[in-house]
Amino acid sequence: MPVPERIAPAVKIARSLSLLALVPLLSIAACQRAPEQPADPSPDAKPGLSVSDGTLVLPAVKGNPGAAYFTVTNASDVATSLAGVHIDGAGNTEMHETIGGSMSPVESVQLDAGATVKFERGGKHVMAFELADTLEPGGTAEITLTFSGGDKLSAPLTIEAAGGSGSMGSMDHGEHMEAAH
Ligand SMILES: [Cu+2]
Repeated sequence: MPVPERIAPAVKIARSLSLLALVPLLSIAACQRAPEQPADPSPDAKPGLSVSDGTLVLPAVKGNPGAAYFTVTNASDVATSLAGVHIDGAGNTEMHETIGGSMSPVESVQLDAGATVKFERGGKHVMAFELADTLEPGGTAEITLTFSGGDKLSAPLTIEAAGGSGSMGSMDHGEHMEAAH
């Protein structure tokens, strides 16, 4: 049954109005969403990242590199990666990974959301070169981790003499380095 001509224009106007009404709603939605987007990360932001069990093992022979071990946890829901390491009192550092008895430099270490990664003897570790004489067993040295995106996180490393707990790993490591040199 055809719509009476008197009513048809009113229906058209109503449809136009409903379309127009959607436009401001969409605009509002867009405006409200904008502030939720992540702001520029500040250089020292620590979004759920933490470091524990930090240890710096001094070399048995002065002048050789030491090795740093720690556990890093990404408790956030965003994946990141560890891009660099600095240790106060070390002239230079490198991230290494030991696989099948031989170790190679690692550019970055992936940290998935919720992941915990251990740097430990026989696995991932940080080599610390050109160690200052001020680093002594029983003391502490600050390690600063730099993550992709520029976030930084610092934590203390407990300094141990070579041949302390886990001396096997330290010895293996030292022998490997001497072979490398
Ligand atoms: Cu190494």
